[in-house]
Amino acid sequence: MKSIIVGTAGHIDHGKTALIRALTGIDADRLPEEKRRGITIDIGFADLDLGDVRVGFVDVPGHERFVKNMLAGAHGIDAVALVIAADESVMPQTREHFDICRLLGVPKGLIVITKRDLVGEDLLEVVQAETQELVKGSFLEAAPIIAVSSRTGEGIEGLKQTLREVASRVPARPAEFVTRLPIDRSFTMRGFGAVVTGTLIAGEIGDGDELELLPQTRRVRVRGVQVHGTTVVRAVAAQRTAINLAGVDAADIERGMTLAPPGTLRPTQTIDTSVQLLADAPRAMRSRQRVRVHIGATEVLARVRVMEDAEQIKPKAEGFAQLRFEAPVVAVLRDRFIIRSYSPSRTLGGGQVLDPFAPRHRGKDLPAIRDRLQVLSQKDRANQLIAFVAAADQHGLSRAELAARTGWRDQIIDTVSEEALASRLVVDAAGILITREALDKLKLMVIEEVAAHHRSDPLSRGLSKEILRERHFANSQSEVFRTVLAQLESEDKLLQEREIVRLREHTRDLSDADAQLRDRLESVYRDAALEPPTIGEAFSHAGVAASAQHHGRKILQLLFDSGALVRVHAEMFFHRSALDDLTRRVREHASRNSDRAIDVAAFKELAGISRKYAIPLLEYLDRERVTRREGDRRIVL
Ligand SMILES: Nc1nc2c(ncn2[C@@H]2O[C@H](COP(=O)(O)OP(=O)(O)OP(=O)(O)O)[C@@H](O)[C@H]2O)c(=O)[nH]1
Ligand SMILES: [Mg+2]
Repeated sequence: MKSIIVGTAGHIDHGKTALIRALTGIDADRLPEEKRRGITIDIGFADLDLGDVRVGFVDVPGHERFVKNMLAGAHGIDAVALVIAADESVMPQTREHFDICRLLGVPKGLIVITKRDLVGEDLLEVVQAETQELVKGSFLEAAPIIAVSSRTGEGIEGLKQTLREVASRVPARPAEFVTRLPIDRSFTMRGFGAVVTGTLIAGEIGDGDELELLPQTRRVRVRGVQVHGTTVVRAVAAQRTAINLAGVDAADIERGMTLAPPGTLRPTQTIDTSVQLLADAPRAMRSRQRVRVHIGATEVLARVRVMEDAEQIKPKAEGFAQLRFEAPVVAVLRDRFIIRSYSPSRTLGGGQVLDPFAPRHRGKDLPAIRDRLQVLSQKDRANQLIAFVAAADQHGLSRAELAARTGWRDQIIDTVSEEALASRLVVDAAGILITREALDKLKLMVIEEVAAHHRSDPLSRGLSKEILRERHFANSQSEVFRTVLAQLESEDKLLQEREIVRLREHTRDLSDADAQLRDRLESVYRDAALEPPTIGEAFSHAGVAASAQHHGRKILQLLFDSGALVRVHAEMFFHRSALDDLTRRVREHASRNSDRAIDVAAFKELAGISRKYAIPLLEYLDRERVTRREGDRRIVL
């Protein structure tokens, strides 16, 4: 059966709660104080089975002071029932609630003129005319207007029929978004533990599901799901949902927190938005202004930075603004929100989220940022994805990072990614999407860096990958780094050799003198065999002057690079031929013993060396897996 959520809206005392009771038999005012004062303070709930559709009602308070609570219920509704009392007609909160619904993008609605029993035909016509005037040009312009009396019951059956018609025109919630439940209540139920309620705005929640409580990113498990007071296996989008949670105390949960699948949505504190100011906002919205932002079921304070000329958005105008929240929130692309003034609280306007993870912008970047936000505010998803990837620049975006920005399910991200890749504006770097432009810049930079390294240090084999990564890829994900090197290599521009990269054409042109020095150093080590000299001794044997030690080390490095010399321990180097010979003798020795063992004494004798060399050499053989240490002897493998 189709489910829809209908929210009430309207001025205090206009009969919203009485209307819900006349329709459903349920009193949505549940707090003792509400019953005593005869007004609604916080949102209340009821439901109505209309045969082919189930309506979940969210009843909101009309009192000016409780607009904050009204907002916790008004997000995520499919249709509004704008309630106007026949004896009072349009009043301030009629307008404010109507504005809020407009700004939140509530798709459908109907208008109910209540207290029909209190007025005559003439007055009713006046109220109808004023109502039509109010909604002219809005989403409610063509909405049905029904006059009822909750006292006598007049019009209530007709209203049910109208609700059914409205429900049939409410589109099903798209299955494209990640599951999300903004929490509007939490309490402890004896014997059950923590229970939260909210309007499931997307996806499904089933018994046993693992979820994450945001913005804390705390894991919880679903221990039971109810919809309209009945236990169900799973709740689906557009249902009022109560969830019994394991792994958390109700006291740690507040209105405004969000439940989502683990690792999908992420908290943020700075977002770029487009904001529309109400025509009757008292003044323009300006940079540095402190405002209240209502998003999902939460209210959070924020500083505004207007990204338009003169840093202001005038009443009735629209513009881009960055919101810097004083606490983390959960928001994705196209989420709607309401902005109210800090004090006194009154509704200034509303807007939609464009970039949920925005950096602070420099003034000179604003024209480019506005262009990007313009793209995000339009509906083309491939272009939106490209805009997000462009904003991430050299960092690139993973699929998870895209989900946190858009709330799109994996399948949608895959389809949209393919479309974006086909545009050739973005490329896939081992699973990370990055713009071709950013990747090309990185590639060019790497070539320039490596070339510069070869110029400044012609004797070096190449540039260390680690240095390259630290200096130039600090802002890039590792996949991007790997892709840059791999692409340059496959384009024949770069060679990767273990821990270094070098240009393919780089050869170390040695002067004759250096080549001779290299050969002399090599002979010193070859001749020393298993009793190699210290560096100082090697240099003096090879005729390296004390003032040329630095140069000598570079030449020595060539011997390491070519594999002629091997570093066995700190500054103890052996010629490769001596080590190969030793390995052969050790193996021969082992083949003569049935247990394949050799102890230190036997090893010293075999190699004809002192302990000073024996221990480092044995450790080297262990590392090379020629031997394996076993107590104080070695087993030859
Ligand atoms: N005569 C008459 N009285 C009504 C009708 N509907 C509501 N009332 C009365 O109007 C008063 C206010 O009704 P509520 O339903 O509490 O109004 P509300 O819009 O929910 O008020 P808040 O939630 O505080 O904004 C109550 O005393 C109701 O009995 C109606 O159709 N006819
Ligand atoms: Mg009420």
